[in-house]
Parts: sequence; structure tokens; C-alpha cells
Amino acid sequence: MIFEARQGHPGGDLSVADILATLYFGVLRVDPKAPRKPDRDRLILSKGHASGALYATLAEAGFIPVEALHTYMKPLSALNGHPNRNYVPGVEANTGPLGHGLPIAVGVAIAGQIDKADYRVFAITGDGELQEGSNWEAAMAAGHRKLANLTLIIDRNTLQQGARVAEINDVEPLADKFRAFRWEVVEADGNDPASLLDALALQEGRTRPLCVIAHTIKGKGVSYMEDQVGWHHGVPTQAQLDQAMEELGTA
Ligand SMILES: Cc1ncc(C[n+]2csc(CCOP(=O)(O)OP(=O)(O)O)c2C)c(N)n1
Ligand SMILES: [Mg+2]
Repeated sequence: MIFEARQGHPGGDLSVADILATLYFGVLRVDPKAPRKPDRDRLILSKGHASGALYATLAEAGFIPVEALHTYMKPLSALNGHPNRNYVPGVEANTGPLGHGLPIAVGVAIAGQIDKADYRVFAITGDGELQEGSNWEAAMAAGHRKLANLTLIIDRNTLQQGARVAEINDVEPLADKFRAFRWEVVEADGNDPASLLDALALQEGRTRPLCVIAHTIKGKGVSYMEDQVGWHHGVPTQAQLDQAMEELGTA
């Protein structure tokens, strides 16, 4: 998709791909034939620059046609660089400006709590994204309101745009911060579906919001992209694309 579009964020797409696949194929109660069913689970991808991974997952799950992926970021395509809920079935919130997905998810979770609804709300943020102050205001409200229907998954790949998160504005101690905000916290291997499923099983029967710190590798699965800050955004050459597809087992 990124090769055809000549733009995109391959590093962040590949670090979150296993998280999205685990959610859509192992956790979320969603129906691609009725994407706005009132009792559906809601997933908000706050790191909207990973739209490519989200669209690919939505296509695989049957929300949008696989052929539509060829229109990614082309003029007039519904598949913008940042997801838009008005154009793409299955997208729950317009994201891209970092720091808004968790606050929106908290609002949706409060609505569910007031309505005594069964649906669950999931948000995925980046780790660099947590430098945005709006997240902490939302985290505090979620803890205060005991939003047991809310799960935050942090894509903890230790890189942001242009540098390590720890070099720019360190977010550690991350687990202790969320515990102090009255969240339940669990750590997982975010590139391993079995590890993620174990962590997400803690959703059942809890009384507080759940934070999953998902340790990932940015650019996961493509050797020359893995943990490389330069692949936050970028377009592979034809030879690099061939190598990537080979390594991902999709050639
Ligand atoms: C408010 C805001 N500031 C800056 C950007 C530009 N931007 C897009 S992605 C990104 C880095 C995000 O890092 P992280 O949250 O760690 O995401 P990941 O490593 O998963 O790509 C930045 C600064 C943005 N989208 N929104
Ligand atoms: Mg990151």
C-alpha cells in the first residue's frame, strides 16, 4: 500500500499489526455486516498514522473490499492517510492528531457505563503519543470513574518520530504512572498474539480500566526496518519491497 501510495508510516504500521490482528480476530465483538450495531465493541486507533495497518485489518475482517487497499491515500479515496469514521466502515473515530483517541474512548466508555451497555471500548496509542497531556487528563478521569469497560493498549516500541521516546520526553515509569491513576496494568509481548490474549483476558471481572503495555518492535518483520527510527515514515524501493514481502512470507 505504501509503495503504491508513495507515502506512509511503515514502522508504526508493522509494530501495531499484531495488536490489530489479535483484536479483530480474537477479541472484538464486531460484525462487518453491521458496523454500527449499538452493542458492538469499539476500537479507536489513536495513533492514526498507522491507518495502513488498520485498513488492511478491516479488509481482512470483511469491513471493506481488499481491492480498495490499492486506493490508499490516492485523491478522493476513502482511505485517507488518517482514518475517517464518515468514510470507512469499522472506523470509530477520526484520528491522526495524536492525543485524542484515549479521551474519545473515555467518553464512549462513560456513555456505555451510563447506559449499562455490554460493549467494551479499546484504544491503541503510541508510546511517543503519551507525551500529549490530554492522555493524562483522560487517564485520570477513567480511573476516577472506574471505567471497567475500557482497555488501553500502548504500542510500546520505544521510538517516536525522529528519535527514541526516552531521549525526547521519557514516559517511564509507565506502569507505575497508570497504577497511580487507578488503572490495572499488565505487560505483554505486543508482537505475540498469545501473549496479548493472555493480557486481554484480564478484562473479565475487573473493576478498573485496564492498561496493556504491549512491547513491540517498530518495523516488525522487515529486517531493515526493525527498530530503525528512519522508517517511521518512508517508501521502500522496488528491491526493498520485494525483500519485505519475502521476509513477511507474502511474496
Ligand atoms: C499532535 C500531533 N503532533 C505531531 C504529529 C506528527 N506525528 C505523527 S506520528 C508521530 C510520532 C508518534 O510516535 P509514537 O506515538 O511512538 O508512534 P509509533 O512509534 O507507533 O509510530 C508524530 C510526531 C501528529 N500526528 N499529531
Ligand atoms: Mg512509538
